[in-house]
Amino acid sequence: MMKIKLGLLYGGKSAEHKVSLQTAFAVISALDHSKFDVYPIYISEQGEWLQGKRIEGKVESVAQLKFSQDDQSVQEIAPVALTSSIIPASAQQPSSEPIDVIFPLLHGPNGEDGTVQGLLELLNIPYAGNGVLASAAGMDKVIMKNLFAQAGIPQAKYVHFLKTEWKENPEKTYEAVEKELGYPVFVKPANLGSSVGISKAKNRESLIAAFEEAFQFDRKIIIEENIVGREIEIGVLGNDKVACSVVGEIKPSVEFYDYNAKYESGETGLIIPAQVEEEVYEKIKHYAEVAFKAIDGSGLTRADFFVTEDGGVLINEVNTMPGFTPFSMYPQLWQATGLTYPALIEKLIDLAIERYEQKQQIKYNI
Ligand code: G1L
Repeated sequence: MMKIKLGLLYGGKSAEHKVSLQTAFAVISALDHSKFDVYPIYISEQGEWLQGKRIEGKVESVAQLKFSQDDQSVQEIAPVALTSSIIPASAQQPSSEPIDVIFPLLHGPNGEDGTVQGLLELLNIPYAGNGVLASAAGMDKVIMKNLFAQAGIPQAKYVHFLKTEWKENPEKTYEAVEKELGYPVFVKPANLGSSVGISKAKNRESLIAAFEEAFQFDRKIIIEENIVGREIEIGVLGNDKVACSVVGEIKPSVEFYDYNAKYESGETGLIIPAQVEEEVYEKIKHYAEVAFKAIDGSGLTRADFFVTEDGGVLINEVNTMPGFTPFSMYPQLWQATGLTYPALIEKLIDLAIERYEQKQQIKYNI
């Protein structure tokens, strides 16, 4: 059997650089190396694309995946090289076969916002996870919530503003928030995957500070009604037909799940499976599938909900590139559903190829 040539794209000019490296290490460690050869492509903090030697077995540490230009076996490549013979040549292999499928492990702007997916579309290489449209829609909280509203999924009330509108008439924007939502509210940049620039405002004074903070990170912000409820998440896996995992719950340790709690401390408790009424589970599953379709998802999403005291189910957001180490919520949810981490990775690769082949069938002219 021919081994599948799996390209791993990781690192990147983003705050999640380290998370991406750790995830790449976990994926390589989990792969069945009798089925896959790994072609690592590390994007440095400076944005260089550094192609390392082909990996045919395990790697010893995360540090080994952090290439430098000075390494003998590493070479800087242009993204277009992904399709060409440059790949094996740099690994001193005589073959000139291009990569079969890419696993893009990149967070934030230029990773999960659809831009890398667009590059891979242009290069005509199959890749795991969501396509351009779903990635972009999932990255913009306002667009995503507008799609959910249109699909009839219950959610918290929200308003949004552009920096230009706010600068023109700040008073008017604050009044709109107070009229539509009251206090407290959450103020967030519209376009960020992580939790930077987010704050909770309890009055006009803190609302002003929250706007100033959020507008440092984006030209568009979203203000959301505060929901008191449990945070329940579910995994969705598939393309045109999807399956859902069991649900998990996040036990917050700080007032809200901030950047530090989420990424630094690593100490946020996950409860899997979460204890919810059968009826609540069925609603979550249904809305997770509707949300997947609403953003035109493929491969996977993690859908995040609030469950209120009276059993109400409100969608919060979907994540098109969820945390993906073996300890992250998404893989843990599937583990508890009966799909191991290595099996999950293989499933995502199969789904990538399935979607690619489906697209190849499409007629583009008449
Ligand atoms: F390729 C998949 F499976 F679609 C995929 C890609 C990326 C799953 C999960 C992720 N996650 C991430 O890239 C990250 C944002 C957690 C950084 Cl590692």
